Amino acid sequence: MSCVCGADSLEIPEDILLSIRKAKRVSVLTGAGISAESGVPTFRGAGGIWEKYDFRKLATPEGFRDDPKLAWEWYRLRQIEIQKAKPNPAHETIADMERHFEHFAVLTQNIDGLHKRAGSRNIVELHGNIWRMRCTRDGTTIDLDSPVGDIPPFCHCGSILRPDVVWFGEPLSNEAMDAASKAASESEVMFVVGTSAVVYPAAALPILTKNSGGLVIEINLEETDLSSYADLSILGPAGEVLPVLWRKTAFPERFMTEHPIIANR
Ligand code: BV8
Repeated sequence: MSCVCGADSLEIPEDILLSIRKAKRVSVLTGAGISAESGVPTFRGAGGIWEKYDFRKLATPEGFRDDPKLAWEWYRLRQIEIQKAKPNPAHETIADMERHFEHFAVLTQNIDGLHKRAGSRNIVELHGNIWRMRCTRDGTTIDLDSPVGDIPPFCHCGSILRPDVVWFGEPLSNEAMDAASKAASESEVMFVVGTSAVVYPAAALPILTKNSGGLVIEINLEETDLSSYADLSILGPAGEVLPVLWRKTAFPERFMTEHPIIANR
């Protein structure tokens, strides 16, 4: 079921509202779209990164092996953009939701660290983190608090350092996959926010929720392969839709007073 709607005309079916309210285990899968309103470019869709850059050169182990300097220049460019970005109301709402539910997990494909900066705690970074580097020889990790300086950076052991992210053709860490699969299969409700749902295995996580009898609620700017599969697909910007959805769900009385027109119906 889907609705093409902005935040102000958001109608959530009563049965779905009730299911969210009584849920004890909830997760949210996020993609690049949730950070778009923070000014962080997405990969696909209008103006996406992959329209301008060749992912084979920048987001594969082969590309890094052939030209680590080029790959690092791209990651440093993204670090500079992400450093300027701030969590938006969608990130903040997810952090608020975590405080409300007994069990809550943020399963993110994003490497920008914005969920943690918004206050989320139980975060599974499926594709790593742009503020961490990894030694290509022994896997030692080094945290960064600002964009990388020399390119390419070298480990004290003399080996080259790479971004500690998951590239195409690389497996996700067992730890991340185990945690994400457990959370997805145990979720009574999974929100899927700002992902084109084309990159696997992350895109398979909502299917785990559905197959375990959970509800899947999608919030995205445009339809995706998941939209027809979701119990509810809401088309609109996450930074506007998610806060309204959450107010309607968790604080219906407050929502009604905040929207007297609706309250006086
Ligand atoms: C794996 C790096 C197996 C970090 C990324 C051939 C060989 C090997 C593997 C494959 C293959 N063919 C297919 C595969 C599998 C492959 C895959 O799925 N490919 C796809 C493209 C078909 N997957 C992999 O390779 C994965 N590994 O399978 O390993 C294996 C097992 C054992 C041993 C060896 C190998 C690894 C996948 C991870 C790749 N890394 N990035 C980085 O630099 O960021 S992928 C990249 O895409 C990012 O991580 C990103 O998060 C991810 C998914 O994209 P989205 O987050 O969904 O972003 P996107 O731009 O696509 O969509 C944004 C959406 O938001 C849009 O719909 C837009 O409309 C919407 N939106 C925009 N604004 C808003 C909004 N919505 C709401 N509000 C808004 N304001």
